[in-house]
Amino acid sequence: DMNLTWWQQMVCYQVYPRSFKDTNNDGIGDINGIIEKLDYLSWLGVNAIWLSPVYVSANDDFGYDIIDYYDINQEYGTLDDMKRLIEKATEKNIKIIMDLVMNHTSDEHPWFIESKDPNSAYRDYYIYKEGKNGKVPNNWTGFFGGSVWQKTERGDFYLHLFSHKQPDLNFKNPKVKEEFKKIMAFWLDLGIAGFRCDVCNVFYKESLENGKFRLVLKGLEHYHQTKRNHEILQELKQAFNKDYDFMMVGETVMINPKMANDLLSTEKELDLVFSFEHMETDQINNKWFKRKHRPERLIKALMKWQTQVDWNANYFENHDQPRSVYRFGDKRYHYYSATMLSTLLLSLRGTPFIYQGQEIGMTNFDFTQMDQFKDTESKRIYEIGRKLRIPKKYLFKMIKTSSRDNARTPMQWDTSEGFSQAVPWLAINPNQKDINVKSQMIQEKSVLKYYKKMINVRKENKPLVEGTISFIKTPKGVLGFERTYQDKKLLVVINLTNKVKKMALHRSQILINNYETVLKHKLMPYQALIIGGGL
Ligand code: TEU
Ligand code: CA
Repeated sequence: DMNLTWWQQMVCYQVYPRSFKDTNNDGIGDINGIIEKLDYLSWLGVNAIWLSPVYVSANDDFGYDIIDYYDINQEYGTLDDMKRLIEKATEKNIKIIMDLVMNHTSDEHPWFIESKDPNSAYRDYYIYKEGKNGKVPNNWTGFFGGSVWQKTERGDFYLHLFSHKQPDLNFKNPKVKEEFKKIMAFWLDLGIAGFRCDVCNVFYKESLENGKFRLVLKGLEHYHQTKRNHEILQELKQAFNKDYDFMMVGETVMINPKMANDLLSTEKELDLVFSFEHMETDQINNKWFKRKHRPERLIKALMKWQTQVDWNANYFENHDQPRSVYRFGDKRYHYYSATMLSTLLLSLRGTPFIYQGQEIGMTNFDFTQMDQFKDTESKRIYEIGRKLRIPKKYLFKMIKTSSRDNARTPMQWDTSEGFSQAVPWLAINPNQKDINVKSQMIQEKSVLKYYKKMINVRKENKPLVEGTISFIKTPKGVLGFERTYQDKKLLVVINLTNKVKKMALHRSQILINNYETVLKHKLMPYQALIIGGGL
């Protein structure tokens, strides 16, 4: 049998610190708020936290634009608070995984400020290029839309795959890689257990020549998963592999199972990768151009990755994605949609990642105007859309549907000021009066209670963690698979549709089900079942 690593056995919870819990009433989440909620996370049953960036940041991209990798954004607290979080979490057997942002820094980082002088030793920390008679050096488009080239006062350009306040680092300069070895050593010495590597397969730009082909808003250019990109990741991982039992989970862009397996092939590069394919089944060629969610498309993508990649990082939400409950479920079936997704996430093969608020079925925010958005990506896309003459009404609807701010509204701890007694940095969802931790703790049946139970079912049943997976024949929109470990076999059957589905079902031991009744030959809308014992 597989002797699993700790990160294969963990149930990981992603905290977006700005929106988790505010303890000094400035309307902004902080590290002391996370410390305060460790008992809650312990009670829920998670044993690792992926912490989105808490470093000193210019807050253009709320932490993903870093000014100092060795210190904490004073809005979130101090380095001592961070050390205390690590200590308290460790006491509760909760590991801390930090966000490692290698592709770029903030344009307010000292390195970048120095690099503006062409003779500076930091000039080659970034990617500068002369334009062609004042025009941008190549046709690349960025992830936030528009050109990746920002003109400087000197008339040349620097590269930024994301916002212009996030200049890309130049990994052709070995000093940059050495800087990240120091950063990793610093945090590993403080006792963190791993890194979530931001956009980890695009940070090495082999050539700056024109792209092969370009999708709107996201060029599939030469910088995807270059050979040197692999080598650098391997070098960083191997630098610490012998001295630390740590893990690296890579956030990957524009990837397929083969590229994922390339990143996972040497055990000294990445341990896990987040893929996007299943999160792109309800869009056309990028997130802003949506198409209707079809359960069978989501099922197809999940089955593809489950059969072609041995150990996935499974997720349906994070700080970049709209909330999943109505995206992959149905507003008329809130409880069943949320608990169906819970069963799916926690019974697939691989490591499950739960995003803050997903465990209580938090929903998108009902934005009504552009000035409510704080996300740089949403603002940039609006600007670009207006330049392209996209009608305001249509443009607003695109952004309202897909804005990352949908996932960043404050955590709903109770009916009123659970997150903060001050006005939150981003408006809290008024439906917190119905959807919140406190009331779901008290209710006999709630999404939160279901998550806690399902996390425990996973822990108590080796097939769900260590078991192999094989898919069975099911009606359209129903996902069915067996998880087998030694002589134990569990059957998981999940109706991802809002229709009743006919399917012969054994009534043998039901381990968990998100409906009160199990119908012999029928699956109710969003009914999810785990059937144990003899099948
Ligand atoms: O996201 C990288 C990335 O691929 C996202 O830009 C994604 O494509 C988009 O948000 C959804 O379409 C990482 C971080 O998760 C994100 O929060 C940062 O803004 C980005 O990198 C830059 O650091
Ligand atoms: Ca605060």
